[in-house]
Amino acid sequence: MVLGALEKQLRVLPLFEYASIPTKEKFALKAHRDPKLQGLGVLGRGQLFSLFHAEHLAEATKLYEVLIGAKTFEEFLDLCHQVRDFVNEGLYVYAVSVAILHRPDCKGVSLPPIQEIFPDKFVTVQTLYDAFKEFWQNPHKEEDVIVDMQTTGNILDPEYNLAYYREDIGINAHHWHWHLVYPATWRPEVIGKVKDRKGELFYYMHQQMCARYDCERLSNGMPRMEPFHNFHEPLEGYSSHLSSSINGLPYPSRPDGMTLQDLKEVSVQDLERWRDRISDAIHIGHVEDENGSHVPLDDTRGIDILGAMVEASYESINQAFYGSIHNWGHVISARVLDPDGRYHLNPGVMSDTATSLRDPIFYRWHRFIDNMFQDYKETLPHYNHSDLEFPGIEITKVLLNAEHTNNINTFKEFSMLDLSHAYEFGRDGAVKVRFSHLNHEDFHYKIQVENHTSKTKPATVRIFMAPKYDELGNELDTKNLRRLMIEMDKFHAEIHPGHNTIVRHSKDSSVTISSARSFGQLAHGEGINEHANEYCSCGWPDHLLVPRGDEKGMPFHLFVMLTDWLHDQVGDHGKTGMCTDAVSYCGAKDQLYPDRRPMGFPFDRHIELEHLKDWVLPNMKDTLITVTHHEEIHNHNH
Ligand code: CUO
Repeated sequence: MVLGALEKQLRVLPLFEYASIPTKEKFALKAHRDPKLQGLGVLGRGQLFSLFHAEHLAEATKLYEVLIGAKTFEEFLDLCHQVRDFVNEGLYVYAVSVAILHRPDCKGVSLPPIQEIFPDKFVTVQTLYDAFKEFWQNPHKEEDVIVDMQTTGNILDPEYNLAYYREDIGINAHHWHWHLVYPATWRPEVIGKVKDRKGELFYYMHQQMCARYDCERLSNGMPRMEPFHNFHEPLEGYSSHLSSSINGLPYPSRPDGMTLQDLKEVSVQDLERWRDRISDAIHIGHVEDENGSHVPLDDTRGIDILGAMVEASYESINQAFYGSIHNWGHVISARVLDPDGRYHLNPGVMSDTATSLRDPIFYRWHRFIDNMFQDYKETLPHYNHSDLEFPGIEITKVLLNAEHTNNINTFKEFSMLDLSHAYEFGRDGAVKVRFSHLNHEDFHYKIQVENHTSKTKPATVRIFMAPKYDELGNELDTKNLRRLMIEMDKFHAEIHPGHNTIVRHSKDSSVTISSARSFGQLAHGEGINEHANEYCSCGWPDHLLVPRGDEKGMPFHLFVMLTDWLHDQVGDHGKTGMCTDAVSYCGAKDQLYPDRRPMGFPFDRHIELEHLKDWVLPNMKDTLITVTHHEEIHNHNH
């Protein structure tokens, strides 16, 4: 029998329901276990799974490889049922998710949102308690119970000003999904699918998260962050108010002033050694593989090699020597409160991709990581005219159309998160959390282009934004500006001889995904079909496409550039195939990255001139816009 996508979707959803509790299925019995599952179950249940931890990830890899290797959809489901109750809860959800994203027979099947599978990783524990209290007290089982999200602090901690951003549900879900699509241990020769430019994408996606975070800081009148490069420096405090539903223990709160401590798996000195070796390699211009051969860090493959090495991933060169600095940094910073495990504490939020973005140290750690990549980029020559120009093509005017021209309004808005698929409430009505998040009005770009040639020219349109002023009110020079440039969109357009007007809507951005479908919507089969090619759960949330801005109208550069698509194009530019909704940060699934240029081009390299206006060519346009924040909350519920 051939199952359709809808039927598969309905059979996959229960795999993720009530994931924190055992199912007591007959499969849990050892006697029923497939021999392929031998050796699994090492990480105990009730432990917090971390895909930054080499041993956890090794076990998860073993499981997802078995699940991807299952011959039929039925066998795959059967194996999932068998492992569900004996492997670790978080490891199970991770491995099953990776398998669904990569099994050809799961084409068209969507993953339910991680925030509905493990709401305890997204919703403060006092909010969950409020929900339980409300539900016990409400005898009308058909009614929805709705509680408001409780916050995690106040502005006595200045960093709390950014909590709305760090603790945003969509941003954390994006990060979880990104690491599902790009597992550090991906073995192309085993699974038969290459992850093109995976190391470079690791660098670029995280570079963009840092840039976006700094745009957000400047929007809030906060200075840009300091990189965490001195591993003995005290950490700032953070309290997530999260508590794990698989073991009841909180994610520990970190008071101000703690420092990194050695773990039995890795020491602070290991991190320092790896940092220095990588830094040496960057400045010498090559890395040394296991046999002592030199692998050049040239301008075509250098960033991809470095990205893999720094993460580290399966593709890392000479991991024995260059180590795994980024991953262990996550683990070590999550365990400062109980480094040797004597108190049986949970690790902090830094060790889980679904929670790490909440902690201010995440961004400082990644700013340090990004600075290593930027050190490398500084060794490359700056782009010259022939790299940047597009002969015959001139952008004459760029307008941003919204309520007011060249201004984007941002505001707060309420959304709901349904808890009913994670906890069994035994009622018809749902139990929901109401939370506020940043959002922006819809807008579109209107780009006027002259084609001075007599031929139609296919073009790549590249759109970026960056703040005009730094934290002190000084105009940012190109050296600083390029680090803050956030990609807004990238798309293909045909430029006919003469005058052209390109109109592009913010909703179509190549950075964002169309809004995620909830567990309930998927259970009703909404939008499920084999040929669905828009939704793959990876992508920046649309509500955070635009930085907050400020109440006065914060000035931003809106930078638009057209390049020659015939030169940029790779494959079919991601126009066919699955999951091409959010290619900028997530790539096109199972295909080559659909842009030949280095990621972040043209801002990935040093710019030789101090002022952006002196550097722009006719195929570029720098327009001043403002982003105005309105404090009132819009009520737009679903
Ligand atoms: Cu995504 Cu450090 O890799 O968080």
